Amino acid sequence: MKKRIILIQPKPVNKHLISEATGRLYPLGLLVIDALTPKEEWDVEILDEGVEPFDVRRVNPETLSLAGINSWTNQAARAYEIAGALRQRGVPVILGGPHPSALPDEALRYADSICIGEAEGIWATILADVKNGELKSVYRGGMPTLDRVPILRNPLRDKYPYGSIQTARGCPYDCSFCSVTSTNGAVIRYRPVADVVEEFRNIKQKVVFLVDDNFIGSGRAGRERALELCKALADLRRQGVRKYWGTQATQNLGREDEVLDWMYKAGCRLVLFGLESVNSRVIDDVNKGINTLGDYKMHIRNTQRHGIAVIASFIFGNDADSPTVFEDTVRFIKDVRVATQNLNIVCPLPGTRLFDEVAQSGRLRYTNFPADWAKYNLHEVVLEPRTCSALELYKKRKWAERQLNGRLNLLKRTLRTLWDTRSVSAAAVALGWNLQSGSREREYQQQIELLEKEMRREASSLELSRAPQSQMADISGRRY
Ligand code: B12
Ligand code: SF4
Repeated sequence: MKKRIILIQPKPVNKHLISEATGRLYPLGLLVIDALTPKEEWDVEILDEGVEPFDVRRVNPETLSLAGINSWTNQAARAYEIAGALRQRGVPVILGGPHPSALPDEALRYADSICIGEAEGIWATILADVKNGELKSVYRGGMPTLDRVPILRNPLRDKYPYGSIQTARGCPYDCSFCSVTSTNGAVIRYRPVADVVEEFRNIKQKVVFLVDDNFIGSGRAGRERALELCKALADLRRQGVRKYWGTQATQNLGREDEVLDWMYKAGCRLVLFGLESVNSRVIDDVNKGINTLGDYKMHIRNTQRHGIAVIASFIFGNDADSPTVFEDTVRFIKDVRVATQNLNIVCPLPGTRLFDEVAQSGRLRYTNFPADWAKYNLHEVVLEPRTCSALELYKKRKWAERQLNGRLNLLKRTLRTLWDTRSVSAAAVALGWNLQSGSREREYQQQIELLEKEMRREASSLELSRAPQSQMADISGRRY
């Protein structure tokens, strides 16, 4: 009889809207593991909490040989909760993904087994061990060559409005706040172009997110690879596979006319540039030397001229932020006329240099782990900022979003994107992205109330510590 496996993508406990986007894209990591599993021997069920909640009562432990759970940091508490419920019913649990890979000791406290790194090179061993009843506590997947990534057949197509595909892993730039270099390596590994083309053909959705972290890669090799891939995808388009896609890249892509030209021909209509800051001290401080501030505007405009809309992504709350960072960023965004922006709050994720620095200097605001990992989502203020209070940071970020969002702005920006790119499809894809981001008004208010409550608590404990000795005795009920 076949053995059964369930693969689970947990949903973070808090309700930040970006998390809702999770349910719009399928969990690629779990699809890869599913495709690596021989179906003659195993039945696999994928459960994505972004789409439907997990209910442990629905699980029949007798027929289940293993539960595999993917976890990012902000999902860790939920991942551990699910793991606990399953283990109580006697189901062996293995955890994998970015968070267990960064903090294996913590993850191992909540599971029977963990996988550090990528699954392609180790999954067959894990399955063999499960069959023999010899599941080990730690597996190391490492960073295999990407010809081992299976070609997905898009089995979950009906549940998701957008498709997604990964064509490369790794990044050499090692920015201090980013976990990609430590998780996926400093050397970029590429999937064979033929595999990417076949998987792209299999995707049924019309709009696809190409999830690579930096589409232009680095140096000449990166440029040549981007060209080769785009030419192959343009060829596919000529054969009638007409999809639109978006991706992420460093802003130097904006000077690569030939690559941009082929990206457009291949169906690319949206690119997210990680600009991070309009302040050069911040760029130096976070080690993102590839970002040449003086070229931002030119690179954005050039990308738009090639028919591709631009999303600009920024981080607020950096140690080197200037006092006017919010006003400067809003002015810059209005000036360069990007289709939309991500205004993130700096977040030390485990496995990054930023995390180590902030933790060592005692500036983490929430350390009740694993519950507090849910706050590590780039929306909440989890470190003590150096340049202002946590509350100020949050309020000013809200102010910046207000200056840029709203229905009228949305209309204006869609028309401008149409004008700047001369592409109806680019304007439509950008509008889709904007609509999905929605308004975070309620969530902002909750967060502000929470921060204000914290400040009041801090102020009263400060009062207490300043209170005369006799008063201290009264309050604590003890004599000093
Ligand atoms: C696409 C994406 C999204 C999509 C999610 C779509 C979806 N449903 O999956 C969206 C836009 C919604 C999103 C949102 C966020 N994201 Co995101 N996202 C990505 C991105 C670019 C690609 C993910 C992906 O598909 N990878 C491809 C698959 C094949 O790789 P994988 O999932 O890592 O799986 C492999 C291994 O990890 C391992 N593995 C994974 N699970 C398991 C389980 C088992 C049992 C085993 C054995 C192995 C194993 O094997 C797999 C195959 O090799 C990654 C960056 C990256 N390079 O991965 C960031 C990334 C995952 N995101 C990140 C973050 C921080 C977020 C947000 C918090 C940020 C924000 N506020 O916008 C939110 C959180 C949303 C949420 N729901 O929790 C971080 C997470 C880091 C961390 N330590 O947690 C990453 C790594 C980016 C980064 N630079 O740091 N994201
Ligand atoms: S360039 Fe982008 S993907 Fe690469 S390390 Fe920096 S932030 Fe991460």
